[in-house]
Amino acid sequence: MAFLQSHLKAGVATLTCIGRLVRAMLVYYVTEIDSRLAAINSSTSSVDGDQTLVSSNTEVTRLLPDPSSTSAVDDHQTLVSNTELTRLLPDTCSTSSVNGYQRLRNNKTAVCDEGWTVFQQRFNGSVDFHRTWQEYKDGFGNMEGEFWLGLDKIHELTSGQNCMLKIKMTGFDAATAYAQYSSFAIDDESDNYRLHVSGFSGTAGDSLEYHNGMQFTTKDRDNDEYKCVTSSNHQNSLCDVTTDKHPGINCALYDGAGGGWWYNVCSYSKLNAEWGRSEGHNYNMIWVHWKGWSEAIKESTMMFKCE
Ligand SMILES: [Ca+2]
Repeated sequence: MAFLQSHLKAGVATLTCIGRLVRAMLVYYVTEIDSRLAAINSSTSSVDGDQTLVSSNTEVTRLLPDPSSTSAVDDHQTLVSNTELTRLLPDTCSTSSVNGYQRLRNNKTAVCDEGWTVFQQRFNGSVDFHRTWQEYKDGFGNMEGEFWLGLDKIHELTSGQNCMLKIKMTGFDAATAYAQYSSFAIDDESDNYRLHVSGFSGTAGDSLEYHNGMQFTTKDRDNDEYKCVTSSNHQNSLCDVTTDKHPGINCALYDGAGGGWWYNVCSYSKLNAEWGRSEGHNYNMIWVHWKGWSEAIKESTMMFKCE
């Protein structure tokens, strides 16, 4: 009897030991699987669902595992090269879901807004827009703040395509409005970036129609229609009414620092004018059909989308 009891105890002890071992192994594997899944989920993968789109190669590269040690994946980890990442970037804003600064496939950058390419952005007056012809041609400012993309780039990115224009505005009273045009193009420098715009829709009223067909004017290059032949300009000391050759008053210098624009005689809109609350009639950023001549626009975003 004692012999049997002894063997039974030994058998139970053995089974208990095996059970503990199996349990320990299971705990180990479950923990390992959990940690691997966590590592994979927090690193790079093709995620269905909450994929965060990262805007720069630097940021994407930073997220990749170190090739030598930190990957939780033993076999199928793909280390993605910068070239491959660049290939995955969008061609233009129209295929980007990013709102804001976006690196493009061609290694250039853009500021996107719901699929539109932003070419003018103002909201706090931190950048001076009373610039020269060359500066409006090349672009200026900070793409993560206030900026003008540049007339050459606007022409290059829109020419030969069917493009739309959208302008979003906010007043100093926080009211918002927009103007959209189903057709938008500007000529190249040989025709002084002449504006072609039509097909208005929106809530701000059409203060750009008056500027359709106009060439671009800056403080140092007067291509506006306010010429000496304009009757009210005959008294201006710049004009010689016998020849009418002089360009007369420069609209970019008329009623304050107007900034570059497609002035006529002179403007129903000028969104590149001096930023600030209105300092008088036609002085700051205006969009006459929405806020009149004397109430300034606080924020503007001008953008195009092409197909
Ligand atoms: Ca003029």
